[in-house]
Amino acid sequence: MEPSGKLVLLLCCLGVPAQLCQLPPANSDLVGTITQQLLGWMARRSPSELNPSIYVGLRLSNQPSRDQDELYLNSLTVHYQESFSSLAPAHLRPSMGQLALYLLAMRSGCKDIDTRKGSLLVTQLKSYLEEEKHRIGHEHTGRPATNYYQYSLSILALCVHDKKVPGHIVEKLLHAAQYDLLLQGSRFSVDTAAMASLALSCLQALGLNPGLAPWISRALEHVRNKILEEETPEGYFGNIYSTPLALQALMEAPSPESERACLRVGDALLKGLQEGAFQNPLPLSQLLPVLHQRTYLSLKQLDCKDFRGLLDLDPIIPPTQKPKEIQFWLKVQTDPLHVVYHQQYRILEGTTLKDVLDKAQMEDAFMYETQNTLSGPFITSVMGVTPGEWQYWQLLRAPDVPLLQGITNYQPRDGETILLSLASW
Ligand code: B12
Repeated sequence: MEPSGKLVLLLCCLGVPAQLCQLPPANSDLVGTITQQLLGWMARRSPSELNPSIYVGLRLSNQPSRDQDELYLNSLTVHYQESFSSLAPAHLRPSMGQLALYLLAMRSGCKDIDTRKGSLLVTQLKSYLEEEKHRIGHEHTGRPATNYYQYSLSILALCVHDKKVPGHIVEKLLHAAQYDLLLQGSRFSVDTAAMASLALSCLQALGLNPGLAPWISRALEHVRNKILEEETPEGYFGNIYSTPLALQALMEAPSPESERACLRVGDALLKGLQEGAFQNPLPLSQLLPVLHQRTYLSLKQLDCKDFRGLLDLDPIIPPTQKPKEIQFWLKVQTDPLHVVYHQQYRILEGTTLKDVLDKAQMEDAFMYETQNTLSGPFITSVMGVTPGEWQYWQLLRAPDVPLLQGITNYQPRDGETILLSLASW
């Protein structure tokens, strides 16, 4: 047996949880910079920009300062409690996953949810889960109206608050995990699997579903192996943006096999971070806890007195270079035989896809609409075409490479064609 294997065995026998998924240490300036980036996002407080995920990510690194914290948590609380009051229109209510994130934010801010208003929100989340369970159906032939990512996130939120999750709800997730239904389209979704794994690890630790314990262990092992199989040649689990959650999952469900993979992937992740790959606050908020060797489950033992606030850091001023002009093509197709828009654009390098789409909408025949989400604007219709059930407007680099960023973050490159294509998921 290798020495590391012996150590693990020894720690296990002593009842000490062995750290089998550790990352290479991150440069503290880098961590400071992304913390500042997230704090900047937290300063935006209009209801459409409130984002419980940012708050959770920051609290898991003992940020923000107590004053900023009170203000933000109050804004979140007002928004979520008003949205679920009997006077608010049902169609404007946050989704199941957003409510779950809000409950995680309450835990991050050490707020009691066993109040009358808090209990109503817990009941609401449970009833969302019940509805989703019915959609999946007795024979598991259906699927949730949201997705298994949000189903898992909701179980996780209840569990982190020590709320028992009914066995029949957990069983649906166990089935999906064991029979590889944690998909996005026909592909395995590392983000979804990681969220499912975190939820199951939490249930395992809480021990409130003893009848399901052997199933939970088996599903956890299965999902962990699937995540490990998704390691790419570049050194990510799935892609760079699913890697933070995958690492959180592996930290909570460790195995000797994950030890080296975590170090390899951690290296690649830090390199990507240094190169500026993380522009969107959502993946950044899932990454920050990992850099502090924490996960969403760490919320269970969060130190409620520790609000350090940010150390003074010198702002990083990126070098300025005069951007050059580039050209690219924007193409829209409802299927490969029906191209409904095709136009060349000359833009300055570094312009975001959203800026180009806005310009095209103002000056040309292009039309599109978006819906605001925690990840930013999600395209909901293009050229007047709204996707049907289980369809969406997919962003591709022609002919068939899916973009890893949405329209606010992606910057078209010289000579490429960006394709908006109606796709199923
Ligand atoms: C499920 C999912 C989808 C589903 C969403 C439909 C649905 N009803 O569930 C589908 C398959 C349609 C989808 C599409 C896309 N997705 Co997606 N998606 C996810 C996933 C796994 C969970 C989202 C979720 O439910 N969040 C929880 C709830 C509480 O938050 P929410 O804000 O209310 O959720 C909504 C948004 O997340 C939105 N959404 C989903 N994906 C994306 C991507 C972008 C850029 C935006 C702005 C919104 C958005 O759909 C959710 C449901 O309404 C996340 C994983 C993650 N780590 O977040 C990836 C994720 C957010 N998606 C991602 C990407 C890249 C995309 C696409 C751009 C892919 C593409 N090349 O076309 C498109 C978006 C195109 C568009 N029309 O604007 C990336 C974003 C990375 C980044 N840099 O920020 C993630 C992190 C996955 C990854 N690891 O690559 N996605």
